[in-house]
Amino acid sequence: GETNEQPFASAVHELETNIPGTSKKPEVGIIMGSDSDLPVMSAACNILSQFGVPYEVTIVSAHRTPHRMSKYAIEASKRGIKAIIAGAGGAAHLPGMVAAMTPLPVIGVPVKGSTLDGVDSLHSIVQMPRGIPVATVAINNSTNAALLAVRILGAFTPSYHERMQEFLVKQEEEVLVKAEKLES
Ligand code: RP5
Repeated sequence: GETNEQPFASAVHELETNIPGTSKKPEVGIIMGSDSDLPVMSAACNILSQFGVPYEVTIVSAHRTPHRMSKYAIEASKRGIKAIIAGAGGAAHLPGMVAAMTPLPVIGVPVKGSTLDGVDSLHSIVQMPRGIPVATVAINNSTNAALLAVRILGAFTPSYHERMQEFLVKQEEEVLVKAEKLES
């Protein structure tokens, strides 16, 4: 409703004004079932920003806004979106339903709810029927969803491929430094 959308809108505005990746034509669409998913999903925004991948972020609910969901899924590819990250909790039908209506790769983020610890979301997203794949990441791990999106785009965008390679090298170095410190 109106009251829920306001904090989301300002949070998104803050993200959009602080993140350089969002000013260009978006290549990744980040959608989520509710504004309550934003604290989890913002990590995906940060990763895409870090990699310089232009993205868009909005609320699309499979249950509360089914018509908006169909429109989003049907039009995403025509708008230049190359991959969709969809976060949802509970009866998390958003990633699967979007995947049913677009040939684009869809990455699902199971968002942990308050009652069933996110296992409900995980099972809802991962247990897709044959024919409609959703790449499912760990519960609340929108970081990995974004990293996977970068890898998908990297298969045909050399600069993203190179940045992913650098990310892996840097990540390994950081762990080695910690290991050295611990050993000394
Ligand atoms: C899902 O239900 C959303 O993705 C969210 O994770 C969960 C709870 O939503 P609200 O409590 O914000 O309505 O649709």
